[in-house]
Amino acid sequence: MGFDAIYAVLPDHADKISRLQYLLAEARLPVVSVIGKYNHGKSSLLNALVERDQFAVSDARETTVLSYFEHEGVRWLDTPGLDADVARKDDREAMTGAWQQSDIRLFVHCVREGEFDQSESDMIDALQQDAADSGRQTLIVLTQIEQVEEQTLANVQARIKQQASKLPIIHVSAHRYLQGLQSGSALKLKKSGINELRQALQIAMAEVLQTRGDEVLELGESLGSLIDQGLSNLQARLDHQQSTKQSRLAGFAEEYRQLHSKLHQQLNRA
Ligand SMILES: Nc1nc2c(ncn2[C@@H]2O[C@H](COP(=O)(O)OP(=O)(O)O)[C@@H](O)[C@H]2O)c(=O)[nH]1
Ligand SMILES: [Mg+2]
Repeated sequence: MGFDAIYAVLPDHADKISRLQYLLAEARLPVVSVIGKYNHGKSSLLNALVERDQFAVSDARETTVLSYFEHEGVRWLDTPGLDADVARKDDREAMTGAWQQSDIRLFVHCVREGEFDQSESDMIDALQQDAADSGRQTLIVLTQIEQVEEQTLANVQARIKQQASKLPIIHVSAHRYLQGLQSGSALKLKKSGINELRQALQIAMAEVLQTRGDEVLELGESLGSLIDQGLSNLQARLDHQQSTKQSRLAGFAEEYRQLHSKLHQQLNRA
């Protein structure tokens, strides 16, 4: 059975099917993507991690499609973000693509904004659920920390911990890191938190191959039983249609017989 046929039998499970198709297609580097609202610092964070101006940074909405950069064994993936306009086809495709391709997500939230809003909480719920289902990990990254007092950072962090109890939280400043690189300031580099994030990513990355293998088995099994169920539902519908058709035909035949014998009687009487 080809993938087109699987999509046709299970139209409600396109996400799972495309993830399986993606995993089976070819061997790929671990994919680390950023997710979060515009302007929270996703592209800047990736630039700090790859130590170059690779991804477009702006105060306006800059990233509208997925953009990739392969660097030191990782495929980094920048996304338009959570406030993507789902009515727009390219936004929708970008969000689905990122969901399908990511092995590890960095959920980026600017600490100046305080706690998560509703759209972020909804996404966090979905990511925590996905971690349980597929084993794919999400790290919460509080960004732009050099812009707030330490006490504010601690308060926001405590609140976010309540909102996303199952995910690790790391706090960083991409600007501080880039300034540290330019000025050669070891203190700035240290206080940027980027190295802590790198360490957490290393640990998560070491599990990617195992997680992908488990995911293929799990998706194969769950889609397999959904296909069996889908096919037997289809068979039941066909059987039902067939028997409705037959009883209708039997009805016609009976009516015809009655009409025929009535005509006969009338002819005989005449
Ligand atoms: N002060 C400060 N500003 C930042 C930091 N990271 C990003 N920004 C600024 O926040 C704005 C949005 O950044 P960008 O990376 O494009 O956010 P994105 O829309 O989430 O990708 C830009 O003006 C960045 O210069 C940071 O660590 N500190
Ligand atoms: Mg961006």
